[in-house]
Amino acid sequence: MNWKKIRTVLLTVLILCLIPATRYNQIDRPLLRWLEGPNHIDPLSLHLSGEFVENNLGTEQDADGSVTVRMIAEQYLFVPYCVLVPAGVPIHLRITSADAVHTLQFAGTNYAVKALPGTVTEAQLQFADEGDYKTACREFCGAGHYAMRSKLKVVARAQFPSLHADERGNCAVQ
Ligand SMILES: [Cu+2]
Repeated sequence: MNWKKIRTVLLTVLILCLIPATRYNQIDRPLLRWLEGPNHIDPLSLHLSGEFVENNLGTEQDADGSVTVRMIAEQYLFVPYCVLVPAGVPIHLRITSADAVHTLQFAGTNYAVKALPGTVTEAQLQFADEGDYKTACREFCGAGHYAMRSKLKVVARAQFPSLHADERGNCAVQ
């Protein structure tokens, strides 16, 4: 095969690759979802359907004794405002953003979790001691950034299962 033929083949392959690239929005949804990966989420419909609807936010007890916490970061608050978790238990945090980039930082710890629009960030946390931890946004996200504060309440492991589901959803109601 001479150089001219190789060039023709390469050009054809390149053009065939360029066609779908220019038709990005016409690629069918399942393929698009596969390309975006399992952690993709539409930031515009968080409140309408899927994992981050309102009654799914907060702390959920898992079968193995650990807990899952789901949160949304948005200008300029974290939802729920107050998160309740048991001490000494693995916490699977799942957080996403409805708008800008935010970072949820737990005061007095090394934990800082970035929340990005369009993707779910997963983080594994654990708190040995009971008490209240102040949480704040550590990523400048706009005019109200400095008021973007919330809290995490760590209760005794034995006390946690007895608490009402509302409190696990948002302990600010107490
Ligand atoms: Cu923020």
